[in-house]
Amino acid sequence: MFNDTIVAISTSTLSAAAINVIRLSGNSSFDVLDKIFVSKDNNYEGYRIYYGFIVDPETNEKVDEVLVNTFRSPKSFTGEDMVEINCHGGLYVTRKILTLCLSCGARQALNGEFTKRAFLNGKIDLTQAEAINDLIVADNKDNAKLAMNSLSGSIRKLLEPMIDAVEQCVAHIEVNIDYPEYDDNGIITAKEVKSLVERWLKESENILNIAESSIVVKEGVKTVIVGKPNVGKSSLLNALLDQDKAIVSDIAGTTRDLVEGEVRLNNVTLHLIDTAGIRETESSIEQIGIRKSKEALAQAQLVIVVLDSSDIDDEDHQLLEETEGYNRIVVYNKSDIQPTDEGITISASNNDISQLIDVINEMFEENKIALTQPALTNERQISLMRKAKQSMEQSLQALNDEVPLDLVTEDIQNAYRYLKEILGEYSREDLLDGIFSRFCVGK
Ligand SMILES: Nc1nc2c(ncn2[C@@H]2O[C@H](COP(=O)(O)OP(=O)(O)OP(=O)(O)O)[C@@H](O)[C@H]2O)c(=O)[nH]1
Ligand SMILES: [Mg+2]
Repeated sequence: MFNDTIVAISTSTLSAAAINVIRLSGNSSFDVLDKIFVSKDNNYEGYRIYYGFIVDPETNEKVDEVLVNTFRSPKSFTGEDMVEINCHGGLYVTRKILTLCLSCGARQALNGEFTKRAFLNGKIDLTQAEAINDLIVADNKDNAKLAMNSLSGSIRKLLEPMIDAVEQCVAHIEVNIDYPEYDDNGIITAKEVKSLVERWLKESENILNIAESSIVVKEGVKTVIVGKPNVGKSSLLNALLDQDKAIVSDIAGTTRDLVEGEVRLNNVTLHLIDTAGIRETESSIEQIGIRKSKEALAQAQLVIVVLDSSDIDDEDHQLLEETEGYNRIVVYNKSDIQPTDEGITISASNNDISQLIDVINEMFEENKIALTQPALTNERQISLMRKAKQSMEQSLQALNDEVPLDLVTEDIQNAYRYLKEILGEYSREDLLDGIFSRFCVGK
């Protein structure tokens, strides 16, 4: 528990709204409230709503008519005494109430400090804390679902059986070593440990595979549109975005800068980048554009190679060769001029791109698995899971090399530590600051 009481406006302060919420958490929440709130009943219990007025204690002037929600420790979001003042949503009134709370003993909360307290007071684990922020920033159904799954504790449920098993295994080995005479549990053999480690390795692999899908669902896919000049790349970008974003013209070399946009398809979000047509050219500006195209290509997670089906030549073949190693879709554009049965045909300038959209949706369909199963949802969690897996691999190697069990446990203990760290049990203070500083104030 913390000694100071924090306060923040939890709703948006960008513009006036119907209602705003000012939130207090800490030992003196109710003392602060008492100084500025006049109500028929000031015997505040938890889980109640009190009607009354915020009054400036210096001037005795009424500031607003409000409803106050009360929560008593430990039954609150943060685990501390909490008060939520629902005031009218004018910016002046809201800020005035905040100021009154500050002058009556509360301190302005830092970003994410309410959630950090909830975590440090043991109300939620670190994956749930991260999920709160994910839910706040989620801008589509899938992201919200992913966040909601983690918020309801799915990652703990996913990891806990393995954490328990790893812990038991380590304990068993240690009891055998420290108290060889104490054999109620029997002696665990290297062979038994090996089969356990092999099972955890399989589970870890599975967890990491699903995590990759969840990252695709959450972050989207960096998609680069390439092709020689004039094939219709910018027309395709515009058709995908359903917006006139990039300049289209019949002059080869129209696009020089990268043009970006984002589109949400059924199964995936694409971060699209339209590039300068790749060709040999004397123009120094166009050369810069082409260099940018190639840089974008190098970072692409998906490449759409556009061909003009009425004009395919060596330049196209060269680009097809260059992009062979990529996760790539080749489309034949201008199918209205030159119909072809080959490959994926589109007519970008006529907004006829359904074949391409179907292929992309199919390509990412299995990523939806992350929405129906518990999944790790960010790089922090995934990199710890990878480290846990690495430690398991090292312990398996040691077992294969017939290293004695008392040494093998070191690797297994490392795996245990990494798994626990995903849930924030073992975390360091600076790591926490990094995570919570990305939150908004009042959360
Ligand atoms: N008939 C037909 N014309 C198209 C189609 N798509 C694009 N075009 C035309 O092809 C020309 C080039 O289109 P852009 O979209 O600017 O091509 P680009 O690949 O971005 O060209 P650069 O930026 O110069 O590399 C324009 O005149 C478009 O109207 C199509 O599906 N059918
Ligand atoms: Mg273009």
